[in-house]
Amino acid sequence: MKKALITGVTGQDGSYLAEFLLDKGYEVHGIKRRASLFNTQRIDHIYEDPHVDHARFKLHYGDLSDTSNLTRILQEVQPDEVYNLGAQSHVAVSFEAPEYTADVDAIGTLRLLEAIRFLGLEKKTRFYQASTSELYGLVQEIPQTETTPFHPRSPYAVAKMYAYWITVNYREAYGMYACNGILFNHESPRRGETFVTRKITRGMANIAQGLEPCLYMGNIDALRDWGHAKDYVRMQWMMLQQDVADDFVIATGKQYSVREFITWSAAELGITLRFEGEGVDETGIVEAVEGNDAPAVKPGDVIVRIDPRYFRPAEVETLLGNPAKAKEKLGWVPEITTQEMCAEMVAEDLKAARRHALLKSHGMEVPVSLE
Ligand code: NDP
Ligand code: GDR
Repeated sequence: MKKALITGVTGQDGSYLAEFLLDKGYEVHGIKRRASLFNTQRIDHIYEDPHVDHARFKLHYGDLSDTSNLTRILQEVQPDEVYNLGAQSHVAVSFEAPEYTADVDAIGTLRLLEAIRFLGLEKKTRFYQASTSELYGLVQEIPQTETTPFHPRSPYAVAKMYAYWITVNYREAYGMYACNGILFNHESPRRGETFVTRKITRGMANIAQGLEPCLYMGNIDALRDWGHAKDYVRMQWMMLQQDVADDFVIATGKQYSVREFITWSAAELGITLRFEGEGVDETGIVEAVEGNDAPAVKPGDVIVRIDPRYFRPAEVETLLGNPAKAKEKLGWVPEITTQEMCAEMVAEDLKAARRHALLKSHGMEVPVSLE
């Protein structure tokens, strides 16, 4: 039975990847951080009681900032495959915590690679690094491919650039099977609530149920190439099954604006939009607000307000990937469209908003942040 070790197993991708590898018959080990509250909501459904014989999903406490901890876990597990998905993954937050982001996202990757080498696992253990389209930043070429030059625009992207090159370096220097998946944005109902797509689908569902008055957004003209996390974790595994390690762009090849994503989400809920605030083009304003799933929204209400607080010190305005190499060499193509993914996210967030609204209608107050 193959063994995989996943850092960031409690995150969006980690949870889908753990499910995927368990389905493939792997023994899956995940590293989770100590937190003062339970932080395993995304993986609770696949949790196996460690007291039961033959449990194939095992969790270890750990942190990418702790070399001895990582080395001990690697020594204990002796994995065939390591998926380094753990990271401080929020671009805006990285401007506020740049040093922590560098420690975890850049040096954390080095710690793992060095531990693999130190333990003499470099010929056994294959390594996947969660690289990112943020490396392209101020884009030099449209669409972006594996050969497009990098110009990172945030402490997060700069840290991930170190991680990218140290992964290439360990491959070249020590012959390790180590590769970078340069993944463009990918989302799902499990996406963290403060990333833009989830903030929109959750916010719109809450507005439709009368739980929130409006949505405060940053740069809604940013353009992104959004895929579904389920499609992208499949590709992470495929990248480790080749004869020769290589780096791949993973993207849909289609680009939309944040504004369009807002419009789709609103349409799913029958809300007609009205934008208001700094930098919003007047043509984006729609006066009428109606829809039978939007009881709290009255004609004339403003649904989307622009709050400069969400602007970034340096923005990545446009990203569009060309996944031709992944298609040609691995036969990978995304199966879920951006619009289908948006509809799925809205439907899941609407269920949660309805549960919340029901509790509220029975006199029970639940903070929106807890739903
Ligand atoms: P999430 O933010 O959902 O998950 C990040 C995971 O990393 C969580 O499990 C988190 O733990 C863990 N983590 C954070 N800090 C540490 C630390 N110091 N030590 C160990 N683990 C830590 O991210 P995604 O699942 O969306 O992304 C997975 C990876 O892919 C990340 O590296 C991200 O940067 C990268 N990426 C993501 C893209 C996307 O669009 N989703 C695109 C390109 C790259 P906890 O749950 O406790 O917070
Ligand atoms: P990104 O994702 O920065 O691309 O990084 P995010 O969803 O945070 O932002 C996408 C774009 O939307 C704009 N935006 C807002 N973003 C947030 N979070 N909140 C807002 O209110 C808002 N309004 C507008 C942003 O300015 C940006 O242009 C994600 C992460 O998953 C990274 O870990 C990963 O590496 C990249 O995707 C690829």
